[in-house]
Amino acid sequence: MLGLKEKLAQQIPGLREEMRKLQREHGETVISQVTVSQAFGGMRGVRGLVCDTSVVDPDQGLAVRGIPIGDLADRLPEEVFYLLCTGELPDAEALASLQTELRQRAHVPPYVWDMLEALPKDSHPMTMFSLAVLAMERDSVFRRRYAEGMPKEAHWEATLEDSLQLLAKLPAVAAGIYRLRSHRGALLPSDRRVDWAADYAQMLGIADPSGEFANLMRLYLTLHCDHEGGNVSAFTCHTVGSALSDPYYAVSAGLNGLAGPLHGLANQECLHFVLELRRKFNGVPSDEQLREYTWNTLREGRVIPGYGHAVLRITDPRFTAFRKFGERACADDDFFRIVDKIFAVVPAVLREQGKAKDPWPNVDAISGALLYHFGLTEFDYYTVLFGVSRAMGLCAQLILNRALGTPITRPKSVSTEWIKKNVKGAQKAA
Ligand code: CMX
Repeated sequence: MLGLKEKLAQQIPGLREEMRKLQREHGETVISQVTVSQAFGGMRGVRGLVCDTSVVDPDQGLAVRGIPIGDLADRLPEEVFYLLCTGELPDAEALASLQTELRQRAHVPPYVWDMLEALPKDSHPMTMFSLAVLAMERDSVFRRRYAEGMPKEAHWEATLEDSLQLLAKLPAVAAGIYRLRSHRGALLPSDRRVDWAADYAQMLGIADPSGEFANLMRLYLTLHCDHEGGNVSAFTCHTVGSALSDPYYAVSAGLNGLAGPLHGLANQECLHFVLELRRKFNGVPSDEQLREYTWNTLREGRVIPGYGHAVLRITDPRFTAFRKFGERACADDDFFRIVDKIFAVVPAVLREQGKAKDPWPNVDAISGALLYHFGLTEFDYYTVLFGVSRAMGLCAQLILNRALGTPITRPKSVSTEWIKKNVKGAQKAA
């Protein structure tokens, strides 16, 4: 099977032709309309963006290139990156070639460490992570080649090169931030013999005698890889990339969105909830205790973290994959048992309350508890892990956008005055 670059080179002419044909034959076909509520309400449900790497179906959850995410749980993140980019899983040869490409680019330039060490000691790990990505922009191949007059047809190749450089370095950068922030001692060197996720796991320096922490990292990095195109980090990355800002600029911008409490930071809240339950009930609460606690939380006007979703209407298959892992690796752990108990009790309470459209758990309901079990107890750091994984989806989307020559993002905004006038006009016409 072809290596990633060769495979993309083979596919891209066909993709370009397909897009041109669709626009030629159906360019004026309407696929969405926008209501006033949507214009004021974060464009929810407006179809105005194309993303081929993955799709989130409300009743089935995330599918990467048509493959349900649950079916990818045993795959390595590198395999998933190849899949995100090309629509096919690599065979052993193509996987080995991608892993070699990553290992060759894994060295982190020393100025990154100088910069990170110079930051105030209470800088948030996500700030450090995004800054590290941005700092490495000085080495962008895309920016250099663009300045040299690179033709548009070659934009994807330079984007791929920057993406590989970036993804190759992220585990060491992210692990280094963990070591610096949590005072775990000196940075640990990369082990070029192991896969991307296992190398990240060992550079974090978490004791892992059973090898299950490395397995958790493989699973974590696979499950968080992408979530179609309209979420905050993906859309931000897409927009910045559409100005032909290179992947360092675009991914750093996407990570800044991921750092928000309504996006990537939610997993921290879920773990707080679990820890609070354990403290209050001195272990795993009974069904009745948990039911009452849940009702009290709702009566206080607070949400049950990890439950509900803007798009999904089922138990998030990523939750299911993590739960399966927990059942095998740490079934007797208090945190895991509390997560499981919440799953048994909370959906019925949320249904009874009748507000949440989706009473089922999302991925954040469990991921933090598993990390905590293995000794990764620094909540602030969790979004960095998410970012390492999501960078795969961001990069894959950038590569495809540059391959298709997707133009600069520029939706039309209107003023409130304009809406008022046009609503009146529409009422009169009706
Ligand atoms: N607990 C209590 N109430 C909830 C709830 C929950 N877990 N989920 C939704 N609701 C409430 C909403 O607050 C809203 O109440 P109001 O009408 O009083 O404002 C009502 O139910 C309807 O909300 P919705 O349409 O079902 O959900 P939204 O699309 O507005 O919001 C989400 C989705 C995820 C923000 C929301 O379910 C929530 O706050 N969940 C808890 C936090 C969480 O787990 N976040 C992680 C999201 C993961 C991700 O997006 O990747």
